[in-house]
This record gives sequence, structure tokens and C-alpha cells, in this order.
Amino acid sequence: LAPAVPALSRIQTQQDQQHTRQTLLQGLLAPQARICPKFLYDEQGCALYNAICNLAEYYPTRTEAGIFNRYRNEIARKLPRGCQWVDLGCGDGAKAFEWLMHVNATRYVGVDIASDWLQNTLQSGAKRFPEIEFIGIVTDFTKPLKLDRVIASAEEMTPVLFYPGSSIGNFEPEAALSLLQAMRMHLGRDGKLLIGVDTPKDTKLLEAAYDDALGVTAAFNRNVLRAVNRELGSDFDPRGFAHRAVFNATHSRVEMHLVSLREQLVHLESQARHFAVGEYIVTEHSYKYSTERFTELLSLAGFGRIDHFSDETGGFNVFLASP
Ligand code: AVJ
Repeated sequence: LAPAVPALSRIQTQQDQQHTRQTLLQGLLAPQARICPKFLYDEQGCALYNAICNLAEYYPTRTEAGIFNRYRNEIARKLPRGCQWVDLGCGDGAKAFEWLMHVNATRYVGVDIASDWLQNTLQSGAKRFPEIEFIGIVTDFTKPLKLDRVIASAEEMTPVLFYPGSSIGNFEPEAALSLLQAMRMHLGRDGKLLIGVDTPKDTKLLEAAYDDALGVTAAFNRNVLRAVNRELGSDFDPRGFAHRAVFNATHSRVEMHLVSLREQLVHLESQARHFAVGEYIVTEHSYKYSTERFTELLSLAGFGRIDHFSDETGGFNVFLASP
């Protein structure tokens, strides 16, 4: 029996695209230049990110997998049977696929901005789990409202929202709160949120995780300039910028920068941006939350029941939250 071809839909209107470009342009022209981290994940960027996850220095993926493996049964017992498993930022789906059998999932909903990857993920998932319905949605959820279109009604099928990898850390805290609130609203009575969150730790460890010896993260960061060139038709030269990762303890976040190595002028649509030597673009904030701070954020977002699971060193947390 051949598995059904998974349905893939895009919730990106022309207006969204316009707005995305406008925001990108605005960020690049601002006194402190910035690029939204979602542009890191074009096809090349996804491949580099997957390579990052296997680096010795990048502990989050490994540590989270350890927690999932260790507590799989305990967590699965607390999850609803026959759920729709909503995989937010699914990538290759590998993390989610480990769960589907344990919860008797009825439907898998893959959500990602990288459409090429999503199609492959759905196809391999449908092959591996022929009894589960696979659907995919190409979108980013920088706007919480988009979740409306992503999650089928909770009355119809109880949702498990799966948001691993500490991707929540890419949002500014206020935006993270609104996103968690939006998630909470979509859970109905019995839905659950399973989310991985990185913790603050020794600066050296944090900075090494975001500036590895092989330069994979540097390539990942500089690749964003190519994605921007494609989006805006601009003329960034990736060789003109150096990767830098710093832990900002005041804000409890790792910052990725692209530092201009020379004085240069970059053309952006009909405008141009001048960069002095040492001037930089912020490409990513990766917020780190202590157990207490993230528990507080979840309760502010309206979650009533919050469990968490950690590794021995407290280097990473997995939260299971219910309305
Ligand atoms: C995918 C957002 C969780 O912030 O650790 C990895 C992205 N950036 N190395 C992170 C990332 C640099 C990653 N997230």
C-alpha cells in the first residue's frame, strides 16, 4: 500500500511577503543593523544548522535528546493518546518521529519556513508511519496569530505542541510570552505543550557552542547574507563580514553578530547602507532561561500545570505544560 502524498500548504500571502521584505530592509537600515534569524534557514542554512547539531561544542541538541530518551515513557504517559502532533519548526522531523508511536498519534502537522525540507520530511514520515496522516504548513510563526491556521480545532483532535531545541530563545522575551499565550489558547482542555529550553551557564561553554572550532556556525551566520541578497537583490559580500558570538549576561542571551571587516557600501533595493570597519549586524539572539524564569513565563502565559525534566548538570530543560 503506497502512503498518501502528504498535503503541503503555504500560509504566506503576497502581503506577508511584502511585509517580510519591508521589515528586513528596515532592520538593515536601522542605526543598529539587524536581520531576523528566520533568514538563517534557507536550504543551505538548514544543512549547516544540522551540521551544527552534531558539533562537539553545540551541547543543546545532544543534551535535549538525552532528556527525551531518559524520560520518554514518563512524558508519554502524560500526553493525550490519538493526538495531532504539531511539530513547530520541524526540520527533518527526526526529534518528533521518536514520539509518534509512544502517543499513538493520529496526525502529524509539520510546520517550517524551509519548504524544500518540509516536503522531504513529510514524505519520509508518511513512509515510516503509514497509519498516521501527514500534513505540512510552510510558514513562520513570528506572528502568533498564524497558529490559528496551523492547529486544527482542539475539539476535533487534541493537540500536542512540540517545540524542541530552545528555538523559543530566538524570540525577544515579550514576543516569546505572546507566542506561549497563543499556544496556550490553542490547546483546548486536554492539549499539551512539550518545549525544550536552554539554560544560562558558563560564558566559555556558551560562546564555544556558538563559535565552534571548525567554523560551521561562522558559515551558518555568514550564509544569511546570501539569503538576504536573494530576498532583496542586495550585494552583500559574505567575505566582508566576520562571525562573532558573545554572551550578554545582562540579558541572558547569546548574540550572533556579523562584523564588517572593511569600510563598505551595500546596495539595498533603491537604497544603500554604509558599514564602517567594526560596525556589525545582529543576526540572532538566543535567550537562555533558568528553570525559575521559564516556569514564570509559562505561568504568565496562562499555563496551570508545569512539569520539567533536566539533565544531571541542569544544562537544559524540557517543560511539559498544560492549561
Ligand atoms: C535553532 C534557534 C535553537 O539558538 O541555539 C545554533 C540556532 N544559532 N547556532 C540556537 C543556532 C547558532 C539555535 N536555535
